[in-house]
Parts: sequence; structure tokens; C-alpha cells
Amino acid sequence: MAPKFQGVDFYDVDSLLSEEERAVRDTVRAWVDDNLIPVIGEHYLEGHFPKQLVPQMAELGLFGANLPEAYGCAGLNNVAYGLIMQELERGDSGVRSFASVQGALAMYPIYAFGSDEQKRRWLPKMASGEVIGCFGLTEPDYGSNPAGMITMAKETKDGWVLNGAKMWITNGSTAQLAIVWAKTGTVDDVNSIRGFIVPTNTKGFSAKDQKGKLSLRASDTSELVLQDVCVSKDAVLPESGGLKSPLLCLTQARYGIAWGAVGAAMACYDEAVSYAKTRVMFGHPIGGFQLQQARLAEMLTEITKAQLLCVQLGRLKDQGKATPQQVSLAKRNNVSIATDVARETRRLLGANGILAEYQAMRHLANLESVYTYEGTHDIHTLILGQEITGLSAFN
Ligand code: TGC
Ligand code: FAD
Repeated sequence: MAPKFQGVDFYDVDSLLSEEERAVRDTVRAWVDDNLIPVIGEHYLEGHFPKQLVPQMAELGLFGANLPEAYGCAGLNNVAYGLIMQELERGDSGVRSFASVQGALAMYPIYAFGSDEQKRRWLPKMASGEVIGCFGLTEPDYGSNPAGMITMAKETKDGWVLNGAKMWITNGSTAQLAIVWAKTGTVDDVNSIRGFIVPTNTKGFSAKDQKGKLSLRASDTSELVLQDVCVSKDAVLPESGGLKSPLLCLTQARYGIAWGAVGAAMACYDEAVSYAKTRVMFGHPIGGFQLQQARLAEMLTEITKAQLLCVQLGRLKDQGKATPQQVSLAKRNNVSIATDVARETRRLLGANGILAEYQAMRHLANLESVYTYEGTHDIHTLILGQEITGLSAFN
């Protein structure tokens, strides 16, 4: 059995955390070690999300953990929330994705743009894992540019009729509820975008899993088709309006991903150090060779920088000061360095590095999705470019 994870903390980042934040982190860390890591390799190979873990995750308060207790959520601050994402992704990006989508992309829009009635009806059931949600923004022809979406919602005397298709939707086939973003005006009217709560058992709604994924294999990713889907008047999120609404949700999820990526990097680094100390070649542990030491030094440096970035971003977010551009910088940097750490770990492990019994290759493959979703690395580069120059590369 693999030894328990001891943490990676070269700069005493722990001392920047409160007792409560450390306690949350340690609880999730122990749960991941005991319940997720022992089963994830098999789930990954079989291409199944470990859905048997959902009740335990709900019991631990991992869904919408930074939303208020009044709705059955844990009411944690954003640093504690980030630490949860870090530990979940130390286990697997697919499991962190599940929690990110449930909390930041399905519960958050109801919390931010929903009526009191919608919040009271859905949020407690989502916190308890009784209702699983998904978030339909991306379309087959509109990925990086969601403003172009062609899914339409037409108002009728009884409610709304939705038509369109959404692509690459995490939890799409397992969700009971989909947050669907659609235009309510003409196809050119970006300001008419609104969010809808669509129960997935509504007639005309179907979800088909994307097969053949070589990344995020322990996560369900689906295409949603909406064909004359009729929902009632109160399905619309009343406070949503314009592209800004889904983009605000993305900022919440990107924040969690910035932390999550650090978790994946820490898992790989830990594996690399342990392997480097025990694998003997040419009569010496490979960790004694300068080339491998350079690899490890680079990994530790980048992980430490990413950890500090997360804590400060979390503090800014708790003060209501974090900007979407600061979140972009953290998502972009941390996913990129985590991918580098996973790749270098895989290489340090030699042939063993391609096996599922080690973690590096699974994390590396997963991080390729994380690099692409929630705004590709390129899109975050351009968001920062716009922030720096005041000039948009998009319009
Ligand atoms: P643009 O004109 O820049 O913005 C429209 C309005 O929105 C505001 N805004 C934001 N607000 C909050 N957070 C953000 N991140 C925001 N970005 C922009 C902006 O200020 C403006 O407000 P206002 O008041 O002026 O109306 O819009 P644009 O059409 O030029 O697009 C900009 C761009 C390209 C950056 C945006 O479209 C983008 O981020 N594209 C990437 C798409 C993306 O990330 N999709 C993710 C889909 S969900 C997903 O991947 C889930 S994976 C889940 C998992 O498994 O973990
Ligand atoms: P495209 O937009 O077609 O981009 C292709 C390439 O062109 C990329 O390299 C991109 O960086 C580059 N590019 C695009 N525009 C520019 C530009 N202006 N300048 C320079 N380069 C550019 N979406 C959801 O709505 N909900 C989900 O739950 C969800 N889950 C996902 C789960 C997985 C596993 C994956 C892989 C994706 C998921 N997505 C989800 C979709 C994800 O958000 C999109 O894949 C992402 O936004 C990129 O869109 P695209 O794949 O269409 O790529």
C-alpha cells in the first residue's frame, strides 16, 4: 500500500492558513487517501466516474462548500473551499470536476441569479447530493466563443421552449438538473442570454456520453440535445442576463481549478520524490543524479509559487477584491505548471511511469482536459493581454 501523503510545503504555507482551514484540508486529505486513491486507478481504466463516493462527499460538505449554511451548504471561506478542490484533484481531476460543476457551475448560478423559491427548492438537495447538476454553455460550434451560441429559448404563454445542443458537458448524463444557457432574443443578441433550470427528465431533453476519451476517464462528459423542451415560466433564473452571467459562474469554477491543479502537481511531485529515492540504477538511487535533482527542484519551485498564488487569491476573493483577470492568471499558470510536473514525473519514473498503478500518467492525461476547459490556456493568455494593454483580441 502507498504511504499516506505527507503534504508538500516548502515555504510553510500552512502558517498562512487558519486552524479551521487546516482542519478542512486535513479531513478531505484523509478521505481522499482512504476512499478515493485506492479505487481511482480502476475507475479510470474502466472509464467510470466513482459515483458510489457521492454520498460521502455530500456528507463531508464538499458540494457548494463556500455557499451559505442557510441553504444546507458548509458556509466555508474561499481558502477552505480552495483547499477542498486541491485535495480532491490530488486524487483525480475528474472527481474535482464533479464537485466543481456541482458547486460552482450548477449551485452557484441558482444562488447568484435564482429566485428565493428556486434557491430554497434546489440548493439543499444539491448540497446533500440528492440532486446532481450540470452546466450547459459550450456548443458544438461555440467553445471558446460562447457569445455565438445558437441554443434558443422562446417564451410562450405557459413558459419557455428550448431548442439546441450543448457539447462536452460534465455530469451531463448523470444530472437530474441542467443549467442551460440560451438566447431569448435573436441569435445576434448576446444580451438576451439567460440561464434556465431544466430538469433532465423533461420531454425532448437527452444526454449522450462522449465515448473514446483518453483524458478525464473517471468523469462523465456528454452531449445534451434539447428538442422542443417545454419548461415552466419559473425555470428561468430571473437575475441572469447577458453573457456576463455564465462568465461569472466560470470565474467561480476557474478559481477552484487553480487550487485543484496544485493538488494534482503535489501528488505527482510526491510520487517523483519517493521513486527517485528508491529506484537504483548504475548502483545509485536515481535521485542522486544531477539531472533528476534538477527535475525535482523545478517541480518544487513551481508548486511553491502556485501555492502562494492560491492563498493570496483566496484572501482577495474573501475580501471581495479578486478580479476575473487575477483568476485567469492563476488558472493559466497553475494548470500549466501542474501539466509540466506531471509530465516530468512520468519521465522520471521511466517505463513504470506509463502504468496506471502510478499516478503521473493519469494526472498528465487529465490535465490536458483541464488545460482546455474553463477557458483554454490561450484564452486566458488573451484575457491577460487585454488586461495589460486595454486592447481586446476577441472583438
Ligand atoms: P466580453 O465582452 O469580454 O464579456 C462580456 C461581459 O462579461 C464580463 N466578463 C466577465 N464577468 C465575470 N467573469 C468573467 N470571467 C468575465 N469575463 C467577461 C465582461 O466584463 C462583460 O461585461 P459587460 O458588463 O461589459 O457586459 O465577452 P466576449 O464575448 O468578448 O468573450 C470573452 C471571452 C473569450 C474571454 C469569454 O467568452 C471566455 O471566457 N471564453 C471561454 C469560454 C469558457 O471558458 N467556457 C467554459 C465552459 S464551462 C466548462 O468548461 C466547464 S469544465 C467543468 C469541469 O469539469 O470542471
Ligand atoms: P475551440 O474554441 O474550438 O478552440 C480550439 C483551439 O483554438 C484551442 O487551442 C483554442 O485555444 C484556440 N483558440 C480559440 N479561439 C482563439 C483565439 N481567439 N485566439 C487564439 N486561439 C484561439 N463546457 C461546458 O459548457 N460545460 C461543461 O461541463 C464542460 N465540461 C468539459 C469537460 C471536458 C472533459 C472538456 C474537454 C470540455 C468541457 N467543456 C464544458 C467544454 C470546454 O469549456 C471547451 O472545450 C473549451 O471552452 C474550448 O472550446 P473548444 O473545445 O470548442 O475549442
